[in-house]
Amino acid sequence: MTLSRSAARQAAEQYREDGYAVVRQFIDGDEVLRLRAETDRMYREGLRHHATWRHGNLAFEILPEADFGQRYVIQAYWMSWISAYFEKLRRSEDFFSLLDPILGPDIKQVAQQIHWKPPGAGLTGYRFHQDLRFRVARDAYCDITGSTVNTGLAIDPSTRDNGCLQVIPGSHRLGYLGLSDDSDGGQIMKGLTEADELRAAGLDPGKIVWLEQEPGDIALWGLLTVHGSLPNKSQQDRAFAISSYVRAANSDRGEWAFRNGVSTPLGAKPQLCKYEALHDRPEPHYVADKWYA
Ligand SMILES: O=C(O)CCC(=O)C(=O)O
Ligand SMILES: [Fe+2]
Repeated sequence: MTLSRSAARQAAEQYREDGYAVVRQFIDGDEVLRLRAETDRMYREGLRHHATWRHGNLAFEILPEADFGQRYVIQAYWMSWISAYFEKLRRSEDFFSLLDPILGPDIKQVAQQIHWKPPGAGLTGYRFHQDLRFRVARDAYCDITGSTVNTGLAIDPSTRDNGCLQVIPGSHRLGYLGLSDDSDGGQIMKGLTEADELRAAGLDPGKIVWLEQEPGDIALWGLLTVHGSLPNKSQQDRAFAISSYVRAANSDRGEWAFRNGVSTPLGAKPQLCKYEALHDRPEPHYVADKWYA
């Protein structure tokens, strides 16, 4: 499918109004098969590492066999550096059609991730939170919440059983609420959000929308949209591709995606995105941070 102007405009309107939107079959047919095959290749690439590994912005988050009985890959970051497929996808025509009505024609990307929820891995839930918590370098942006949109493309079917995204409509109007900032040392992948925690922040748990997605469906949400997802309780993995885009004029961070509407490839060297230590340790290395302990 090529995303129509009216479908993109409608998604942008719903996004502004409710703080989220879904576009069904954003990619479809053989394109979904290619996406799934390349995602499997990224998983196998991640499995080569015994622990969490980084090289510039490229990274794999690993749950090691020593602690989990088996090695699991739960996240990849900036796959573009090793995947021509993901490098083209992030700045495809369809993405431009989707983003232009929200951000305009000059767009940088500050996050590119795959999240897996391998059956049996256990720690695959994300407590309710607002993504603004992950934008540490606030000085690097102007009007950060008005200039950013996040996208989540389903690679596997994303269902209630395997931990699909959950959002709270209208929560983007409430400001920053600090959800999950103090629980378990601020680790959003440890523990679950209690309904009372949402109520205490002025949110109604009864308003939660479960965003089930077929492969190729894409969701949009903002930095203030309250969202989370449960751990996978099924036998079906949930691979999900997340990208975060910003209006370039309002951001010192990120890799160019579109310059005046023109698709722009990565340069020779990685740019500062969300990873603050990028320039301190540019060489490939393992990270011994047992956040899950
Ligand atoms: O993968 C998911 O279900 C949600 C992830 C998320 O919200 C995040 O990483 O900020
Ligand atoms: Fe999030």
